[in-house]
Amino acid sequence: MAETMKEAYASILDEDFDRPFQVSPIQASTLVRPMGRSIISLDGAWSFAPDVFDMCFRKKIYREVHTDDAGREIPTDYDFSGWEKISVPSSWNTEKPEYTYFEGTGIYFRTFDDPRTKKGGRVLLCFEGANCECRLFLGGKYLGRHIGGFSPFVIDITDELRPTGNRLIAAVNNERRIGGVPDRNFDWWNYGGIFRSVYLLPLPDTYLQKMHCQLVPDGTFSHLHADFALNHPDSSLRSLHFSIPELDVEREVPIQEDGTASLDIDARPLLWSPEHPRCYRILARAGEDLVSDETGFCEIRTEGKKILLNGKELFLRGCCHEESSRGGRTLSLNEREEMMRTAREMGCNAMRLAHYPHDEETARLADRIGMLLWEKIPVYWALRFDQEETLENAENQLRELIARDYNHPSVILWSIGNETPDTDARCRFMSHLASVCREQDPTRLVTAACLIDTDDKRVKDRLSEVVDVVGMNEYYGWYYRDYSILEEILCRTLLGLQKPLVISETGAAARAGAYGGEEELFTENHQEKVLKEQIRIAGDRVNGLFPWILFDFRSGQRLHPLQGGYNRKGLVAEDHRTRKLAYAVVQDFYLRRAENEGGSSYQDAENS
Ligand code: GCB
Repeated sequence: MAETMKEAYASILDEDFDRPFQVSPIQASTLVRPMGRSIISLDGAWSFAPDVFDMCFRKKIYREVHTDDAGREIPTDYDFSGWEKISVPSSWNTEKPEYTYFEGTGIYFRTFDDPRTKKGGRVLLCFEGANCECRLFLGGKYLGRHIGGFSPFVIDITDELRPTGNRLIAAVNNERRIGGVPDRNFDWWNYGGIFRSVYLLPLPDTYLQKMHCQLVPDGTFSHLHADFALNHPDSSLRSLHFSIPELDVEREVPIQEDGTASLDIDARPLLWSPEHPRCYRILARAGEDLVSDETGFCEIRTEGKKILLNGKELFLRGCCHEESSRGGRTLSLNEREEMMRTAREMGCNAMRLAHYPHDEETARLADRIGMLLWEKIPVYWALRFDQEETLENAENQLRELIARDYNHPSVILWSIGNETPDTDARCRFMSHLASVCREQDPTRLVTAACLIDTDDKRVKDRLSEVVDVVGMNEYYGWYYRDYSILEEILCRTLLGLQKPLVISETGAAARAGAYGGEEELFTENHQEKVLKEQIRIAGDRVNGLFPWILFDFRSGQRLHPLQGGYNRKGLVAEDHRTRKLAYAVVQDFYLRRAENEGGSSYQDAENS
């Protein structure tokens, strides 16, 4: 029997077929951001097929063998070029009614040419987000895999490139798995596929992998620190050139033997804040590589029970998921802007970006309009906190997020977890993540949504000792029908806590247009009452109050007819337009808080 036929037969009996593909995942340490360089977009129409029987891995169809050993044409079960087309980026669930509930592997295929116009240099293949595991093949060869549905990754494909017609396959799997991050149980829609942009990044042989610059949080507002890292350092390159033209900063920075460089600068930039979102362009040149980025300088720190932004006390207001009313987890810039506008009109100065990294475009927008961000990784509910692999996965997602968003002044908080059970294994897990945050970025605060002990009536969670700002999700008035307990919980928690406390979630579900008595579940009137009570009891005692949530969002957990597959705790319906009664309640509270603090309106920020 010919070799190819033998292999085909063997594959149908081989239940260990996946093992060779379970290589160590792509690491955050390899991440490179475009930083103003030219990219070649691979967005657009890709061939696509759901692969529920794992043909890509079992039958190795990525090798594209079309002839036998004697050169005769053999039948195959695929035809990449002839497959249906799907848009990249998109969430496959919204592309075809049949894919609404699809959880499994989708195979994507396209071709591209080597973008280099002269000899030398490197080419990286970059993904901004593919949920959740993405395995890549180029020209019949397995390149590697990435795990983590919401953060970017790159792979150097230089050595595999042909001048034209490179055949790229991405097998993306969104199955919910025990041991994953998140695990299999979560309250949002499990959108699958390549839902953010894909592009090629051509680079010189030696290139800047990192350029991070921030204000040193020492209370003086007059020191900046910058860190750089070069990849494939060239020993003849002794220094790099760094500048911030608007601050008249120009420096030649010596490069260390390991390719890193760092710089301390005395400068007095105008500080970035929601009222004055002032950004600066930073530039670096290392040999042939020229990079630039937008950043801003602000100081976020805590002092006792206060959160201080640029030395001024801060009260946090706002929260959302990343979901379009049409396109699943793929949002247009217009939709992102509309989301921010709705939030700002409600008086938000912050967005808790639930419950995973949102696209970097959100951070860029937030920098521009002056919206503070609470950024998260999907460490949510019960993970396998005792598994090394789960920790490595969470840590890698955290490192990818920090590396991506470090220069965004809007980011003030890294959140390492949401409502995770207080076990020894989880405490070790979270302590490790907190130390990674602090080591990677000593300029931001660390937070998490901690648990309330309902018997002891207070936040009694060892995680609260680890974080800088304690988040508390509570649904008194909704899941717990009695508000009076909240009063006691706040008193007891605040008494023992020597750091800031934020209500990171609270609210009630309401179907837009459903009216009734104040105690009638799922009505706008009930949601309005719950939020009024929450604000009355807690509003002026904590450092922030985030109603859950800005917009209704899809969730496979919400099976009540009045929910209809949506978590209905939005202050605005899933069309992102219809405002419920509670919107005005929160708006009233937020604008009052902003006024008391001498904060300004959206327009001020936009005009500045
Ligand atoms: C929570 C979770 C959030 C849920 C919310 C709810 O505590 O953090 O993801 O969607 O409750 O609506 O129950």
